[in-house]
Amino acid sequence: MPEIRKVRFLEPGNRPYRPALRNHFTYDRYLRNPSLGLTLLATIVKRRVPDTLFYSESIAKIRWDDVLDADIVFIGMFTFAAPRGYELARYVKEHSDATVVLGGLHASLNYEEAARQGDYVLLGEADDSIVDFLEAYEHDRPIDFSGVARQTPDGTVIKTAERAAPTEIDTIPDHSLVYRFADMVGHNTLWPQVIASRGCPFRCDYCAVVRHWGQKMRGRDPQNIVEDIRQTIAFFDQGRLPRLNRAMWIVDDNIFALRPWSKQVLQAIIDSDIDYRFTAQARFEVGFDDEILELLKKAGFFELALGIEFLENESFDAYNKTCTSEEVIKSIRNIQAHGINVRGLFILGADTHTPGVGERLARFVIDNGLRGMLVQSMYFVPGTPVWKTHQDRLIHTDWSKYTGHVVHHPTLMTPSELNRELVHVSRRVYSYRRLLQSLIFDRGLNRLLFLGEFFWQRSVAADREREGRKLAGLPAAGPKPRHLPLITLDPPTDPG
Ligand code: B12
Ligand code: SF4
Repeated sequence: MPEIRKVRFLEPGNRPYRPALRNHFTYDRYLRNPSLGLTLLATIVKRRVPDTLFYSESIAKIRWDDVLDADIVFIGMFTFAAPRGYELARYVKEHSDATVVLGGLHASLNYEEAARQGDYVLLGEADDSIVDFLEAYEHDRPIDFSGVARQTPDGTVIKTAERAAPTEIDTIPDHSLVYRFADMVGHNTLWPQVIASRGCPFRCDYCAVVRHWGQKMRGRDPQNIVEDIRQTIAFFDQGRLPRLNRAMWIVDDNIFALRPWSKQVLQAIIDSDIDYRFTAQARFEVGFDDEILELLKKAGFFELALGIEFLENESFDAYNKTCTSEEVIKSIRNIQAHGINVRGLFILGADTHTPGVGERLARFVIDNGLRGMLVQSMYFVPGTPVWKTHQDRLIHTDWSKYTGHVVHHPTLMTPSELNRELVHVSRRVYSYRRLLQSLIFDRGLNRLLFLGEFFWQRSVAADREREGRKLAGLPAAGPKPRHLPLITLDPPTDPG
């Protein structure tokens, strides 16, 4: 019976960690938060295999001497990190006898691609399938339970039966299992993160999340969430210097969709001794719910990040985003009236967008007093409806560039024009003038966040300008879809 002595988890970084002074003020270049999903799975595995550790290329380099003698190596990936994830998988397979198991959103939605790079893919949420995997491995049984994909010797990819989502989701992630995380918590650019629920009842056409997590919402036990928050804060408080950024990101996609449960969670935070600031993602509906807004304020929520996405009703309709621009504006006003900041999450590059959309968005953000924004180009991941409708309009499928860069031929603009709009909105909202205003008039966390985001947005805009040069001369798709060939980008970098 094969004993499992050692398990290692790897999180690929599409730009692997590099020590740099700027990591203290620019997030998301050579420093990002390590995956909560992999930390959670490592916590579950550690109960059975004491020698379990997780390397995240978001905060550290991988120590290969420690990885290559593991029995099992688990690699998780979102779309933007898939090419690096496949590189790591091939490297482990070439240099060790470890069984390589892939998983996460991208590997699940693209199992035909992922199964060719490792021994197995565990599909969807793996909180319980990972335990089935360890058991089957230990007892030398075939890995044929539900929720698995693999490549057969003749090269075809097979998938076992659909697996129901796990019901036990109360595991509190043990952050000390992430290699060097404790040493990195002095970086105020890393955010304490907790996930409280899974799923979203909506079905926006561009959203990969709901295809991965499903529409049925599942909430954790409120007391268990409070305990997770407490432990996560304690983990981040162990740095040598006190943290300036004392704010936590509750990373759920739609935490307010289970209203009675959301109220219980907020009440549990209020009743606890936790004194911290929080931010969470939300849809506009929460802005009409005065009771929830009051609870949010009492619980310490300083901000809501609204998935606004577009400015125009025709775009909401085109992508099945059930909302109107009038509702969004009313919602923003009411959230702000409760003393809570609004951050806007936006998409440019809808089929309805025309040149000038960047300036319109900048005006919207500034005129409505949004405290921050994240703008991405339209995103296309296999498994989503927009992928089906836009497959023949992609410029390339180099997943490492699917980080909000322009990756398609928009209908009414050229790719290069769209890129200019993205750069314009970043530079307008995060201008030197607005930085100065923030430094003079903002206080505390608001000032710190604007400063951090200023550097981050400037670095994203500079990246986009560099990428934009490759888009020169590419045409708009035009209102009548036609087939446009994919182009080849520079070859990927070496692993190691
Ligand atoms: C927190 C977060 C971040 C954090 C941390 C990300 C991280 N390291 O995990 C930060 C801020 C760094 C981040 C950045 C970005 N993000 Co983000 N982020 C999220 C968010 C909101 C939550 C992630 C999370 O913690 N989920 C909870 C955990 C429990 O879920 P999980 O990781 O998926 O793990 C479960 C399963 O997937 C599975 N699993 C996971 N890994 C593995 C591995 C194995 C081997 C197995 C078997 C199973 C398995 O089991 C786990 C437990 O059930 C998600 C939305 C979402 N719902 O996932 C977006 C999301 C991941 N982000 C996204 C994007 C686009 C980005 C950015 C590109 C944004 C931008 N424009 O800058 C950047 C990219 C950064 C970079 N260059 O690397 C997209 C990715 C889409 C895609 N198709 O991959 C998502 C899905 C949001 C969205 N609405 O589309 N993000
Ligand atoms: S509301 Fe948000 S999480 Fe839900 S389907 Fe739409 S984009 Fe995805």
